[in-house]
Amino acid sequence: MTRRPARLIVSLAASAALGAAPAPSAIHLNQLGFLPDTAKRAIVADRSTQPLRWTVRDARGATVAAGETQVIGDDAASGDHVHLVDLGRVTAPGTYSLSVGGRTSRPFAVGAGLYRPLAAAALHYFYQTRAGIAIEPRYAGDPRWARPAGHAKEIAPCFSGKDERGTPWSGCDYRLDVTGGWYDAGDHGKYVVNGGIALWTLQDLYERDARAGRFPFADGRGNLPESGNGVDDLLDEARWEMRLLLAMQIPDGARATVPVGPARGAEAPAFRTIDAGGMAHQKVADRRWTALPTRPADDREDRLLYPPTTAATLNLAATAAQGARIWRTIDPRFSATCLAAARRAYAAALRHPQVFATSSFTGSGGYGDDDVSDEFYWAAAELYATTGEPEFAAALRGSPWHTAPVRAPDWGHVAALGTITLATAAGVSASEATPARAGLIAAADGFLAEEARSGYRIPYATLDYPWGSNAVILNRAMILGVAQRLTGAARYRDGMVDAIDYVLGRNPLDQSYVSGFGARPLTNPHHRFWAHQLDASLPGPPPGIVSGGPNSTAMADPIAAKMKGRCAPQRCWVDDIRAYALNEVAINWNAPLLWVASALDEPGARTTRRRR
Ligand code: 9MR
Ligand code: 9MR
Repeated sequence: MTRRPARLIVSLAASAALGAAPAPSAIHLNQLGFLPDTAKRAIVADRSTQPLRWTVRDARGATVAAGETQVIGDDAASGDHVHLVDLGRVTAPGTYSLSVGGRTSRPFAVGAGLYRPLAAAALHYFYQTRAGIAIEPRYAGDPRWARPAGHAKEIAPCFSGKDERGTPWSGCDYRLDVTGGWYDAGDHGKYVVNGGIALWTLQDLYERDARAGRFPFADGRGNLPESGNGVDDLLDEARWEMRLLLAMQIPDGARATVPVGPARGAEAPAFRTIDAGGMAHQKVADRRWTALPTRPADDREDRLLYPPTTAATLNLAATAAQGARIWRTIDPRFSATCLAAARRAYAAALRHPQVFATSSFTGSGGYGDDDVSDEFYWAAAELYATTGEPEFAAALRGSPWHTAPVRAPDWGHVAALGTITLATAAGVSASEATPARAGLIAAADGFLAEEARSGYRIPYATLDYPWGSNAVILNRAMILGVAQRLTGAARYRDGMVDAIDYVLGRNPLDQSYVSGFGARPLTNPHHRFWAHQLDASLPGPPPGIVSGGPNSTAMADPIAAKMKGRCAPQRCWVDDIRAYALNEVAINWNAPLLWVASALDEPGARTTRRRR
């Protein structure tokens, strides 16, 4: 039992590695297949303006369902003229194929438990992206993903000297031991902003499952070095990052000279020397960009702490407060450490509410955000859910986010994380939980309404695909999953399926954006170690990792730049390691993949009763 998920991972990955991917099909559906009891839809790109006959055959060739397509028509997001096939009647487990308009699909599966291997692999990504520890063959899923520890003893000083704009920074008189945590993405930066949302999502998944008495990643199932320590493997993985965020907190009494207030155009605001104790550094990262490929252990750049920010401080406050309630009975000492850090961080953010990232350093990403009202709300919500103290309730109620419409979260928009906590955490008063639930359900209804305006029938009807669009869709799916839990209504689960169907192949490129899963999986992400495309001695990605996906709005890399203005939004993507604006992988993107895959693996979720 213990090693079962790992073996599954290996066999799936091996099958993906056999030979080249098949040519794209015009029949687009989830390449993993379908659960027996949810919506099952295929999209066919076909110019016909008349409905087309379709047939589904089982493995022996017998027709099990037939009908006519629904003509959706021209779709600007894909550039396709599309038809919808509703396969909802096919519920018996098995292998099928769909024929429509003279074409036949690749075989697809209907079965329960389809999402279990994906959820296990999506969690395992976080192990694979760990810093400060060797990735060992016995845990890696396959020896080719093993590697020596990267940044094994990371005791970093603060950046000092001039940044890219020539602005001088004075540094600090301490070093912090920030060994560990997760690398963010294809780069080796470790960012508190972004680490925060990823960590929150893992911790939230644990809380969600624990409330249902479900422990899919119970100790031993995650194939981690910590497996066997008596702690749930999902929590072991989360703690790996929690410890980094705790380590990024500035010691009491330390001072920092930082810009205070919003930027004035391109210019940084005036610098002031502040009492920075309790704040968190924005990131620890390389002084200069390293080349691709670079194995983590081969990075020779200076590793530096970059200036503290209010946003990073609140990411720490929120996730440590959330962690404190999760660990309360499992590891009371760690829980107390988390809570003390959260309180200290929140107090520091209140003292210094306007210290923003300048995004003026090379060598790592910016994650700059000048509006931290949502981070304040999120932190207050977590602290309130954990302590019930009136100060935090008052802060919540005074926030514009308390009554604002819920939008799906991303690293720079975190209010929904607080709202989900208020809606679902045990012990939150009804006066807070009830409106939070209503807000999330309204947001979920809005996402479902967008499906009718989307040619591929996904809960996202934009024509402006942002950097990391797949995660936008998966975070919307997470809100749909929350709504499904709150109401028991099947339509929200079906909406989650529509979202993940898109990510796993129901898209104009006929692409599974996830490595190791589906007939046409992601193979060449922008990554410094999984860089097989550049160096045949390096591996491709382990399974279960999602590409950022189509990006029609910030086509910053050289490959994307050439496609600019020439692709329909959902087609602005290519499976190329050089395309960092389109095809990077990242912790904040894999986290909702994990959350959604795990939620779809819940047995009997359709009949979940309304929670009170
Ligand atoms: O490799 C970097 C990737 O991880 C980041 O997401 C991206 C955006 O910040 O930047 C990439 O690095 C490129 C840098 O921005 C510009 N010079 C080339 C770098 C390597 O492709
Ligand atoms: O996800 C980030 C995206 O929203 C930004 O538009 C983009 C450019 O600033 O940066 C993305 O984050 C990258 C980070 O800066 C560095 N590590 C890789 C992240 C994913 O590409």
